[in-house]
Amino acid sequence: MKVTVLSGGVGGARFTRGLLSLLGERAHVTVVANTGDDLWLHGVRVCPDLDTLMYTLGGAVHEEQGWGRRDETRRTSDDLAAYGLGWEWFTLGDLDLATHLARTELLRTGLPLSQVTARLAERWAPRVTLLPMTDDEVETHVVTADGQEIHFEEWWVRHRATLPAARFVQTNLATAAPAPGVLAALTEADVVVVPPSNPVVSVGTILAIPGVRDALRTSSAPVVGVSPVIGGAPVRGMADACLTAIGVETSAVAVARHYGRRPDGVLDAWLVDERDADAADALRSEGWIAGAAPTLMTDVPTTARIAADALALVGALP
Ligand code: FO1
Repeated sequence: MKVTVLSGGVGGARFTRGLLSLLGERAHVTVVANTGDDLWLHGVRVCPDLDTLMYTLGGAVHEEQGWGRRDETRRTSDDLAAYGLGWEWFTLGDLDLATHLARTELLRTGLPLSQVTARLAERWAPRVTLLPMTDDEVETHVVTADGQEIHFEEWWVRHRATLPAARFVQTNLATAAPAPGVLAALTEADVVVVPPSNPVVSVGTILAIPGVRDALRTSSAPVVGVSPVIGGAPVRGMADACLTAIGVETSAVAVARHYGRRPDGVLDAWLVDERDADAADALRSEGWIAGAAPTLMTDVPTTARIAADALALVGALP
């Protein structure tokens, strides 16, 4: 059985960890990861969502943060600050730097990001096929209400998403191509899962890559999503700031409608938290496959059950 997951960082990584725990050897999981958060910093290429996926699936993530390495130190970052270089509000830990140095070294040999990622992921997640959404440098920038354009990470980390965002733009999008294997991962899967990642800047960015949305809309695989919003609030992060910026209400039903139901949209089914059972009722009355169950990913076994509930919704539970 082949399962494909579209993933951002923390939420998608935790969901995928639970999915792997559920499926074991019964399925092969391919993760198509957002790379719109990527940036050049201190001359190295940082890929936050790929790194969170690798560290989480490899058991090395700083669990409370959801990003970066466990047992991390920041001696190099602190000393870089002494030169007045870089972003003192964006910490590149010493162990994390090894990943960025390895990635940058491999990129400089001419390898595309997808091959570099496959090489790095051998260390952390050998059971998963980890694909960047594209090999091209597509970055999410935020155009703020007062007209500045800043990198998403500056908006997200420095400003904690408090600067009103007029819109999100992805650089180089028009000329970007899905990375090798991405479209096949969508069209040849037995099931595609949209986990509770940020629907705007994570999943939305993946869907914006030319060809991806159409591959999903026309795939023979059922597509099931898990709501990132519980009881009118995002589970973590500041997805509400992103949803507000694009005029979408922060609710389980609004996010489903934002993704849309196939063939116009990209989903067939939507799993909401039991607290939003009314949202499932509303969607079912519109023809959706919708279910309500506990969806707070508190630990791996709980997340495995959430993944089981999502797959069961489209009859894809092995
Ligand atoms: N998030 C923070 O809130 N503060 C940081 O200093 C920070 C540094 C950082 C370094 C590398 C990396 O891969 C991720 C990092 N993040 C940090 C998390 C990052 O903002 C998120 O992983 C995603 O980009 C947003 O979902």
